[in-house]
Formats: sequence, structure tokens, C-alpha cells
Amino acid sequence: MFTHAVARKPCKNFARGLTTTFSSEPADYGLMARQHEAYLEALSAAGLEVVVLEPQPDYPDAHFVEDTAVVTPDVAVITIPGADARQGEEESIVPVLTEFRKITRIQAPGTVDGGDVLQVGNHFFIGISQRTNQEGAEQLGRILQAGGNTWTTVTVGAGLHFKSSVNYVGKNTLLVASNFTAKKQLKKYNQIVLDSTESYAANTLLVNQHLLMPAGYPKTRKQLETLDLKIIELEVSEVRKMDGGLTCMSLRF
Ligand code: CIR
Repeated sequence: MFTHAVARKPCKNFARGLTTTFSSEPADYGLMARQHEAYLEALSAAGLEVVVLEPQPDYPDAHFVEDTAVVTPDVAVITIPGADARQGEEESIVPVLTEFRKITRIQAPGTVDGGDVLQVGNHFFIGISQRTNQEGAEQLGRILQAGGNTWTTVTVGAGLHFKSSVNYVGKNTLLVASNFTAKKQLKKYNQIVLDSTESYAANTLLVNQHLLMPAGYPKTRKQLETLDLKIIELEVSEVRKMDGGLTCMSLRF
């Protein structure tokens, strides 16, 4: 059960953030601000007290706060984000999380993006990706293990982060993009496999019996309806243009 979330409002120049997604329409700030507002409302509806931080114009991706920390019941691990342009975002998260958890930090040359870290009970999957390196994963793994957790690494061969393709939806079940189903680390879980035309919907967020999913993925919605959770669909067109999704825009704990 989560009680809190930390999020950050997007800045006016958020469209200058990193992206690999082709879009003929540039990302629009007014629309992004409305989509973010609806996201914060959904977190509140799921029972979370949301701490909302001010925008950081020097870091146009800074509203993707998930990448700056991994928060467990006993510790907050401050990351070193894997993209040079995002290194430094994590500093402004430290004072906020200090109010809730003991702080520990990933050390260089380790890099970790929180988007690569998926918690399933007391097990943590750590994706090795363009952003999270082996050194960072091992440092994080050791910290998690000291807290009584287990961990495994998974190679992220496609997509930005591990959680771009795999998320936990409760009841021992993972929501998995079709190109990740064969991963041996995922075998002992039930899997809901996404239709290949709806892979983006893998980035669905479970919060206290509420499932926040991107709007416009009817096949996935039908699959998720079997889980008996309250489904909230959210518009994320502008988030997606910047390679982001629903998990990225908050830290939950
Ligand atoms: C980036 O490339 O870092 C941002 N434009 C998107 C980060 C999305 N974060 C996430 O999936 N956890």
C-alpha cells in the first residue's frame, strides 16, 4: 500500500527534453500541463498524498522524477541518471526524500534510471539499458539486498527502459510487451502479453488497487479488466512524444 507520491510540474520548455520518438507535431506545453494535472488527480484518487515540486527549466526532463531515485520501505537510493543531460536532476530530489527515508546514493561510474527498476513484492528487476549500466545495477542490488530484498538484472534490448515494456499489475502478474515474454527471469510470473500494436500500454501503473493506463488501447483495456482493479485511463500524447509514460512522472512509496 503506497501513501505518498512525489511529482514535478513540467517546465514550459519540456519539449527540449530527450526524445527518440518521431512526431510530426511538436509537443505542446498547454496540453502537457493539462495531462500532468489529470495525472496528479489520478494519484490522489488512488489515495496518495502527492508532493508536487516546482518545474526545473534547466532540466527539461525533470518532471520524469522516477528516474532520479528508487524508494523502498526503508531506504531512498538516489540515482545517477544515465543520460548526461539529466545528471544533476537528482540533487533536488534529495531534500524531499530526506523527509521520508534514509538516503543512500549510487556512486560513479554507476548509472541507474529508476525507469529500469521494477519492484514485485520484495523482488527487484533491474534493467540493463542505455541508461542503467552493470556497475549501477550491482550497487543498487547490493543496497536492496542489505534491506532483505532479492534482485535480478534483465537486458533491455528494446525501448528506453525496462518499465517501457514490463510492469507489475498485481496478483503475481506482469504486463509484458510481446518482445519481452521469452525472458527467463519473467517466467515464474503470470503474464498478460500485449498485442504488438499496443506495446506502449505496457507502461501502466498500479497504485493501491487502481490501475492508471494510457488512453486509447482498447485491447489492453479488455485484458486488464479481468484483474478486478479500478482502471483510470489518462491522455498522455505529449508525455509519449518525449519518450515518457505514466510510471515516469512520479515516485510512489
Ligand atoms: C528521457 O529520455 O530521459 C526522457 N525524455 C524520458 C524519460 C522517461 N522516464 C521513464 O520512463 N522512467
